[in-house]
Amino acid sequence: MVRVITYGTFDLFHEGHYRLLERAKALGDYLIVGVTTDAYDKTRGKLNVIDPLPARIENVKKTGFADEVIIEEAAGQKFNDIKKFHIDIFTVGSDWVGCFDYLKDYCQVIYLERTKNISSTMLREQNSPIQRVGIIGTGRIAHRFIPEAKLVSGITTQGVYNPHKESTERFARKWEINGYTDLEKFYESIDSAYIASPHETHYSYIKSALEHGKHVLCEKPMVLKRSQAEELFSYAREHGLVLFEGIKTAYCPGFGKLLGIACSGSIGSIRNVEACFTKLESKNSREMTDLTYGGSFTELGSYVLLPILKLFGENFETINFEYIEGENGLDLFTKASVRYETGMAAATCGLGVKSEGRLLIAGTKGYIVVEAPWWKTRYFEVHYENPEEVEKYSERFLGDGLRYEISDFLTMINGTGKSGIKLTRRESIVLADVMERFLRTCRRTREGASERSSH
Ligand code: C2G
Repeated sequence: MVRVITYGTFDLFHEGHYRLLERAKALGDYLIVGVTTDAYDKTRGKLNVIDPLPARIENVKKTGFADEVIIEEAAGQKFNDIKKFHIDIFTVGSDWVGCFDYLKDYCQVIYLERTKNISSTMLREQNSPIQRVGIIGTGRIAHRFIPEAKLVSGITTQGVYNPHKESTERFARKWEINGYTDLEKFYESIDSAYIASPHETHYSYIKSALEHGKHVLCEKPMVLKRSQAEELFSYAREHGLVLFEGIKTAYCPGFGKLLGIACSGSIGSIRNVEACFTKLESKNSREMTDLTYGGSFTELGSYVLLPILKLFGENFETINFEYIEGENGLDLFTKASVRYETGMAAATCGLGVKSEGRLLIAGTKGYIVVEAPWWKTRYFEVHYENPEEVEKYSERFLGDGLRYEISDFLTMINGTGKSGIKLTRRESIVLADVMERFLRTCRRTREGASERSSH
């Protein structure tokens, strides 16, 4: 008798789960299915699991493929189960390829091809809240999205779009998803879009995705003009669609804790905020060569402006930019000085100059300091006049941290989250406004160019 084992959360039970269990059963004579506990899912960083454990077990049993259901409570249990249940074959979906090779010393390990398409008809019939997301763009950040989205229950990455056939095919093959070079066909297969294309293409992709009735999560900077941000948000609102700007820091738990403490009054009234983020880039990268939209501020400005807007608000009095230009005229190191009625702030970023990436919040009673990478807030300290009085705080920041914004995006779509609580529409509009002012200062935009020629 061939004994097979597989594991999973099996939340919001769908076609992919059914087909996996069906094929797992066909591999042998007796199938054991391990269903993860909520506590284990939490420790392995899976967010947003909706169905309670008994319901998830029930759904597995209902398929009729499982001869026995057990619960999976901890990392390392698989190894013990294989010995305890005399397992011949361990199997799991191909989205885990390589991850369980360490079990090969004890049994056969088979990765079954993941199901690419979750059909909309089935989801509608079940009234299921699973979002089928499609990615626009195949760059670095798009690659990070998929493993992060996998750890958010209720979302399945269904496809990728890029007008360049070769990049699309390569990306789709790597992640076992559908590749599209036809935007209409891409939209037909999805419920929402994650936009990770070059900055200047965001506006038109967001607009077309919204016009096709899709919710949108767009990488920062969402757009580079205030009027575009206003137009897109009002279109989304009128059509009952969610539009989210993805600045991962805004959604991560540590940053939320930091804002809570900064605003609690423990450091008094906030008077100065300094945020710095630098990342040395290769001279040939898009960020260093795109003469219209590249440079340090369009790339990293959203991060360094975020704590300033969060702590001082959107109504600054003045903003001034200073920057050091590279040979091609792009800003290598930029400092935005922002003046408010009650304080001042500096947002510094660099792609060609390295500095200490620190966030410092100074108040009338004390200060908060967060060392790099403060944009992935894991640890911070609160200091007072007495140097011995130091409070230390820490928080989890899992993986690449995109899962937090993905999870919030989903809860907004499903109507279970509070509207824009982590990054408001107004804040996104102001961020676009600052980007627009910066590009005008550098005179890179058409208006800037014509202003320059008229001088
Ligand atoms: N699956 C699939 N196709 C999909 C989605 C999921 O084949 N479109 C497979 C997964 O690869 C996994 C099983 O269905 O084998 C259950 O998926 P999840 O509930 O998402 O569980 P997962 O997080 O993959 O847990 O210890 C837990 C295991 O490591 C797997």
